[in-house]
Amino acid sequence: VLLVTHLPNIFYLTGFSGSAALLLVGPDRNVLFTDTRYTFQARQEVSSARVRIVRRGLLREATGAIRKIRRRGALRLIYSPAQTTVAQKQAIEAHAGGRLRWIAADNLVERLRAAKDADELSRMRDAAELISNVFAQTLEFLRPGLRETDVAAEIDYRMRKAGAAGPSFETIVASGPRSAWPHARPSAKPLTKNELVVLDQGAILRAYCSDMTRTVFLGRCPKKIRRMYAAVLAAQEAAKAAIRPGIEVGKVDAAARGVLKKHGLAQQFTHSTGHGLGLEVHEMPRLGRGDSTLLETGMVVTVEPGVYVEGLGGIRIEDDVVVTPHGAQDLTTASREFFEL
Ligand SMILES: [Mn+2]
Repeated sequence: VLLVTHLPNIFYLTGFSGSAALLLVGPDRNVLFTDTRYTFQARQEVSSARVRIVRRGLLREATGAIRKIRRRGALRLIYSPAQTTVAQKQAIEAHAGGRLRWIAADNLVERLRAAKDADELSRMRDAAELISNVFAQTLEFLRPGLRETDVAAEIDYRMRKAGAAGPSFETIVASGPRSAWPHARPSAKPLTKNELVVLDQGAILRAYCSDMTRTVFLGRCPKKIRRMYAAVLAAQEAAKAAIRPGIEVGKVDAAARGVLKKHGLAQQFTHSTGHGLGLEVHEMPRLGRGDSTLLETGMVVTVEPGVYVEGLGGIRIEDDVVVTPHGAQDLTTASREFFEL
């Protein structure tokens, strides 16, 4: 029996979108445990598992079910060490009546999730389109004097008005020297003339995420920064060009890193080239340095090289792409031109 505790995995396997559930996937039946807040919702959403509405505690109820299965013979319980808490494991051990064989296996469901089917791709295309349109609006109102938090609030508002369930992560608006922090939180700092602004945003639409970064300059940009932007864009294009089914993800990362090295910017590129995207904003595969995972048709990944100079600022360009037999195809459509506003 497979014990599934991670909600995105439960959603993927059953369609259940509530915030509390456990799933047991057995040889001849699947059982979803959730509580009384979700009685009607589970009835509507779930067809691939029996739904057990629980009054006392999901774990206790699930353990009861495990005991019943155990009575029919030895039970091997497959679990994910990365997602099952010590407390959950102890509670199951205490109530299951002993001699449960625990089998540790991470990423079983995540590996199924990595390659998207046609329905998932259509949702992801829409989520990417939505955030691309929001960025086009941002270009129209972005100006010195607005605080980073003002801009982030506008972006979040506009994505929801466009139909998103919400942002897929905390929207990043980082200006001036703060743009050198790859994951800066929007602050009360006002945007000022003659500085870089990194905008990293994504929307959740019909459960699937988008994730897109653009970098703009407020005012007339110095040549040096324009050259850096061109280098990051060339690195992104090289990584996209390397993408095809069967290639090691580390080679895609190396393609981006190689371009930045040629421009003397290898040391300023301080993170991996990208990550898988889907029900979660970070999922398999990671486009990391030296990683030998192979890309497959249908995988959706971000391609997001960046350079970060302390005191000066950062530049990152990020798109979502799907792996096709003919290479990478962009899902995000916003212009990659370097805007001087
Ligand atoms: Mn990203």
